[in-house]
Amino acid sequence: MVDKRIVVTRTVPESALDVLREVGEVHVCTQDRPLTPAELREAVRGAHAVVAMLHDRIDADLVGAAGPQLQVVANVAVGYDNIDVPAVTDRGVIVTNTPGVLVDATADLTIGLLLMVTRRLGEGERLLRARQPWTFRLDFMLGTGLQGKVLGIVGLGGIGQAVARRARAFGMDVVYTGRRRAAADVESELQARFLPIEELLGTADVVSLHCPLTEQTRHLIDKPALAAMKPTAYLVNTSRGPVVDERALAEALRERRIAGAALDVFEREPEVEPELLELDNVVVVPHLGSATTETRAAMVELAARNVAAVLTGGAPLTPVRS
Ligand code: 8YV
Repeated sequence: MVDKRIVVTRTVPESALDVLREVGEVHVCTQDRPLTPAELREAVRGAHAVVAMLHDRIDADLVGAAGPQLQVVANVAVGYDNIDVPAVTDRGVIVTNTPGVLVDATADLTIGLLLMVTRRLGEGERLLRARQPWTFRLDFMLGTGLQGKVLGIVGLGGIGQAVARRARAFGMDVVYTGRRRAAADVESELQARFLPIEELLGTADVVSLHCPLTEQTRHLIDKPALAAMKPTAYLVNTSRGPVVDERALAEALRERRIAGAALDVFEREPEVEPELLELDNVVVVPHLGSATTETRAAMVELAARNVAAVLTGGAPLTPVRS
């Protein structure tokens, strides 16, 4: 069956392409950067399915450019803030995402970042790579221990819970906030206590962000929120960059109003606020949350299976509802 056109906006593993080739003719955009809006419009023309990803803006205009035959947009990500879901679904197009399969990879990275920033691992590595002299002293490059400290999770969904589980193994106490309370069994397994955000910010030794980017969460961590955090506290962000006001964060870090930050995501990706790069109490990595070979393959395969289900008249496996 090759009458359906499937557009994949960037290179993906072969295993996923095999799934797609069974249901249509696959066109992979092979550039190593996100398509510009004009290129994306051109690429999707005539598509029945689009496999999209981070930084591909999918809205009513793009659906119009694709044409009325478009049936499904499969986002290779759990987050879908790049998609205007109401506008797309109103036009009869199904949107899917990839929940579940990236939970462990993202939670592992969060803990890695947490350790990096609290134990000053990036700083230590930079020191050695710069061939700086050093010698063992009892007070040399002291970090902060995690045992008995309070982890404040913003968004106790799948990833937030996986981070909480790992943090409990490190001996941390967990508090959380979000739009609603977690189920009682989740709270009890993680011994996690719900707090309103203002209280969480003032209580946590580490604030870790795991909420989606929405109009409600954009700049959730702004100047007043940073001011509400303890001066000894750390911020970890593996959710979406715009949840944090990056300039306000840089200022708070420079003035040591919080102890440090570890960031996987940025407000204006791929740009990083230049001031953050000058500060020693910041760890930055380039959006690596789900970046393991296994996880990326699982994400793309799930997206491909969503496309295959819709194009063969079935129900999508992991639809996003507006
Ligand atoms: C993806 C992510 O790697 O799933 C998400 O929401 O942020 C990452 O896991 C990225 O979005 C690639 O599309």
